[in-house]
Amino acid sequence: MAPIHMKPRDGTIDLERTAVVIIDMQRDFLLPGGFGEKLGNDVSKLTRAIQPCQKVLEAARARNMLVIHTREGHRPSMADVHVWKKDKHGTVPPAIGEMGPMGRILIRGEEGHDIIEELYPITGEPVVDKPGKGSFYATDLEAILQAQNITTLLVMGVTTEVCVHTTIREANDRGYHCIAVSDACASFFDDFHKTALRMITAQGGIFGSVTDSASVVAALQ
Ligand code: C5J
Repeated sequence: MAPIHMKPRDGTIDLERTAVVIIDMQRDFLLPGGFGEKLGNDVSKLTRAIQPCQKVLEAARARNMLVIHTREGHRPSMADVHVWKKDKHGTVPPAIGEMGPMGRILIRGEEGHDIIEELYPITGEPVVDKPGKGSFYATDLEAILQAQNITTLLVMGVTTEVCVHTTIREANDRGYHCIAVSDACASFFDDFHKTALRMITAQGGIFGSVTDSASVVAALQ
C-alpha cells in the first residue's frame, strides 16, 4: 500500500491493484490538422499534459503496473458513427472520416488516430479502441480490469471534461476508485478543466479523487 496525497482526502493505493489509464492522447487531439483543431480548438492547450503524463508513465512502468491506453475512433466504413456524432457540429463541417494531413480523421488505422510518440504504448500495454467518449462503452476495458484484479484507476489524458470525465463516471459506477491526475489531464477550455476536476471531488468525492503527477510519482517511489 502506498500513501498518496489526494483531494478530498489523502489515502493509500494498492499498487498491485491499481492501473494507469491514459485517455486519448492521440495525434488527432494533440497535433495540428486533427479532430481537435478541426473543431476550432487551440490544440496547444492540450500539450501541457504530455510531460506530467510521461512522468507518471515512467514511474508506473518502473513499478510494472498495468498501463492502459485508449483511443477514440471509428471503423473505416464509419458504420459505428451514430447520426448525432456525425452531424452535431453544426457551424463547422463534421470532421470524422474527412481526409486531413494525418489521414482520415478519427478513423482507426490512420496516423492521426494513433497515440503521440511521447506516450507511445510499449509491448504488453493494452490499447482500448473506443467509439464513444467513455472508455467502457463498446470496449473490453472492464474485462481487462477484472482479469487483472484492478480496483483503482489513475486516470489522465484528454479532454478533462469529455473523455476523461465520462470514463471516470462510468468507472465510478462500476465500483472503481478513480483518481484523476490533474496536471496530466487537459482541456481546450481552462474553465471546463478546473470545473471538471472540482466536480470529481465535490460532496466528499462523488466521482472519485484528484491528485497531481508529483504526488503520483512520490507514491510510486
Ligand atoms: C472529445 C475526448 N473531446 N477524447 N474527445 O471529443 O475528450
